[in-house]
Amino acid sequence: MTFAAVIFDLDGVITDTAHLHFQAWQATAAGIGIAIDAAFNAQLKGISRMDSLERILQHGGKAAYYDAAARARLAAEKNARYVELLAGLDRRAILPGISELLEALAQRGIAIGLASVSLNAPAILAALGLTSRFNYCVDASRLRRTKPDPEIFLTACAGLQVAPAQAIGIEDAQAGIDAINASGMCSVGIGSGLQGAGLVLDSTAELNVPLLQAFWSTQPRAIAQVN
Ligand code: B16
Ligand code: MG
Repeated sequence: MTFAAVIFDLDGVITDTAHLHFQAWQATAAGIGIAIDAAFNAQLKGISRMDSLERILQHGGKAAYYDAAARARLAAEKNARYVELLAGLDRRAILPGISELLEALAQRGIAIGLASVSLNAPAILAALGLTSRFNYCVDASRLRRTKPDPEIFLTACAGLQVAPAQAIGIEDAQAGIDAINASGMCSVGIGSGLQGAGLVLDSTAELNVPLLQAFWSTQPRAIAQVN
């Protein structure tokens, strides 16, 4: 018995736009007198837009001065900058090994899902030419709770009509790994410093179906299903 679905995070797994988020947040934060650097930006990986803004305001000691309307304006300003920076995105921005993995999963009839908290996910997938590769994409605007809550991965499983115990999730952020684990799926982490992932790889270039199958066969849940 093998896994029935693979559910991907977008930013940091399918493509990497962290530097574009950084440029957009840095300019927006500078406009209100808050300086952020690349090390601070690393903490925003996998964190939703409004939660990222909250962290930036806290970092600058200004959270008390911005009400909901002012925050919405800042978030819109940041997103306008980010969307402008996304204009150059195309297939060349797909991370190594991902196109081949999506093709191999589709050939084997393994369902493919997307669990990104980005409200720009549909536009990013379209720019990468990958929209049709995904059997189900979670609509982040409909979520009540963000990662590390498992809601996004449970929603993806429901959309693909697979049980979480039959699915693998792939993430580059700690909040995402925690969300996958809390959902009852098996977790694969990309990058360094991730705690609690079932398997951690340095790069997406290492991902392929035989590797995922070998990982799956080591999971207690998969063995229990065979028995
Ligand atoms: P948006 P993921 C996340 O994408 C990014 O990692 C995170 O930095 C960003 O703040 C978040 O999307 C929201 O993005 O402003 O476009 O809605 O990793 O969940 O694919
Ligand atoms: Mg990510």
